[in-house]
Amino acid sequence: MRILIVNPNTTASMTEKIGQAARAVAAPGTEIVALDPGDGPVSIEGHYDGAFCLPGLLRCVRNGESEGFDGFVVACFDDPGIGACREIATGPVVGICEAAMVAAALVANGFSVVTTLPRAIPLIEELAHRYGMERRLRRVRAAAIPVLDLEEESAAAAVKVQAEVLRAIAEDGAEAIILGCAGMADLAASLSQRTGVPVIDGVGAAVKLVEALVGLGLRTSKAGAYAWPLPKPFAGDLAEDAFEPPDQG
Ligand code: 5HY
Repeated sequence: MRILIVNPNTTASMTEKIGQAARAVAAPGTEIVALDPGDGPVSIEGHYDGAFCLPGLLRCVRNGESEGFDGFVVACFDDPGIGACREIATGPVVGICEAAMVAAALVANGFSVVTTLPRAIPLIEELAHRYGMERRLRRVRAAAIPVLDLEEESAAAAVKVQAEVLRAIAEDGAEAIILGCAGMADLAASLSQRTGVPVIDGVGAAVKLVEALVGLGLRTSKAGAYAWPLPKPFAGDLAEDAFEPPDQG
């Protein structure tokens, strides 16, 4: 099977890191393609960035659908545009936040999330509510680091993430920890080892969920909320983004 992973920000080093984390857990025979739109914010830190990453993200998924990918991963912890992506895809579309919360809820009674900046906390709390995970969520914490500090050579950001993870275990009663940024994908294994509790990377969780769904022969339902967009002209610079449903033949 072929899985397309889209990093909705435009930082190539993070796209590379996301691809490595995905290939590290992918089953033999699963081809992983990781890319970013090339247009849009270098990192997503809040609603405005989250809004402007969408056209690029949707173009990547649309191209991937026409290239016949079996499934898609949206590799940004704010799960931007998941509903819109599902409307234009036939294969499963999984966001790394939802994937990580589903995985955590299967291995622990309660979990905490450690993300980057404090402004991301209410966004993630909203997602937990949307996914019906608010009863399992102990707390969303921030390591107070900009997303792109995770791309720096120095380990300063990783040290801050670890410190917040240890605080979450000690103070929240968290039985599992979710790393709340795709840029933290390479920290999960060592943090799990050091802390002795499951530390979950959403990129890996999403890849395994897409593999499972495709393996079950499950595809995105076109019976309602994720039906193809209705064809209509788009005006101005976005005219090219007007959607033509595939020929149903
Ligand atoms: C992410 N931002 O996973 C989110 C994390 C965050 O560019 N990739 C980003 O802090 O919101």
